[in-house]
Parts: sequence; C-alpha cells; structure tokens
Amino acid sequence: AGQRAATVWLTGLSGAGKSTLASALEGRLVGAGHMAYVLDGDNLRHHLNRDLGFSPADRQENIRRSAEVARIMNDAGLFVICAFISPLRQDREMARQIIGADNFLETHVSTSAEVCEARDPKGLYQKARAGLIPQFTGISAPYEAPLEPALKLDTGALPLDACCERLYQQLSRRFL
Ligand code: GGZ
Repeated sequence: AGQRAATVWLTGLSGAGKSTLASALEGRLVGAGHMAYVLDGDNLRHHLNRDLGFSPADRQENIRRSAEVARIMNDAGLFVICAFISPLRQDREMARQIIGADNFLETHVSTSAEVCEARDPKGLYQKARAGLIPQFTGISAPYEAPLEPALKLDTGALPLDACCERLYQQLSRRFL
C-alpha cells in the first residue's frame, strides 16, 4: 500500500558490473519484502531477443522490447532492474518514455573503460581488439554516457555492497 513499482535502468560498458549490481539490488529488495526482477540484456538475447544482433537498429529494438516488458512488469507491481549496455542516449530516452519518466531511475554504472577491459570476464574485449567482434561497445562502437543520471556508480572505485546500498537508498527515497 502507498507503494508504486519502478524500473531501475542500469547503463554502462560490458564488464562495468551491471548484472552483478542488478542481482545484488534484486536480493536487497526481495529481502525487504518487495517483488523485484532483473531483466538482463545478455539473458534476454538468448530468448525474447534472440533474433537481434548489435547493429544500431537491433540495439534499439532490444531496448524497445525490453522496456515494454519492464513497463508491463511495473504495471503488475514488480520492481524491475534493467541491465543493458544501452549505449545511445536516444534509445535510453525511448526507454524512459515507454516506462514513464516518473517510474524510471537511470543509473550510470560508470566503471572506466580501462577497468572494464582489464576485467574482461568473458574475454570479449580481447576478441574485439583482435577484430573478431564487430561493433563492440567501447572498442568499435560508441558509448554515450548519460548527461544527468539519477545516480552514478563506479564499481572500480566503490565496493559492490556500497554501490548496492546507494542504489537502494535512492530507490527508497523515491519509491518505497
Ligand atoms: C557489446 C556485446 C557485443 C557487442 C556481444 N557489443 O558483458 P556481456 O557481454 O556479458 O554483456 C554484453 C551483452 C550486451 O547486450 P545488451 O543487450 O546489454 O547490449 S545493448 O544494450 O547495446 O543492446 C556483452 C555481449 O552482449 N556482447 N557482442 N558487439 N556487447
């Protein structure tokens, strides 16, 4: 009662820590008695978005569909945590409009390109450097940082717990 669901939109480079932070926040919300669910680009691309690649048009369609799903889930009363590179401002703007600006918490997972490439958890940066992955964000495709995110979190500078806590505090100020 007196609570409205919302979408936390995590944007940032591959390896920035979006998925890890999304699961941590999901656990934190569920632990506090809220219904929460993670929508993750890498996961959805195996199923709902399996027909999409990484051209600008396909990324836009990936964001559009995923934002529509987030909106439906918000309508059903769930908190949604979206983890998508979502590299273009205009695509994130579209997501904000689909979900509704009042329910949308844009968070820049701002871990530097250097740190992301050094982590390289799946070896994708190495492959991209070798020319094996075309249009790889940060190497051969652009990333446009948000100009006015609700929150900015650098997982290279702040431990996961602290990042999650800041996000939870921000969310509870506005929605819980
Ligand atoms: C960026 C790519 C690419 C290219 C495969 N560019 O860190 P990951 O590996 O596990 O998650 C990334 C995922 C990106 O999917 P998104 O749906 O978040 O992207 S977007 O919002 O831009 O549509 C990465 C992997 O897919 N990956 N090829 N070329 N990331």
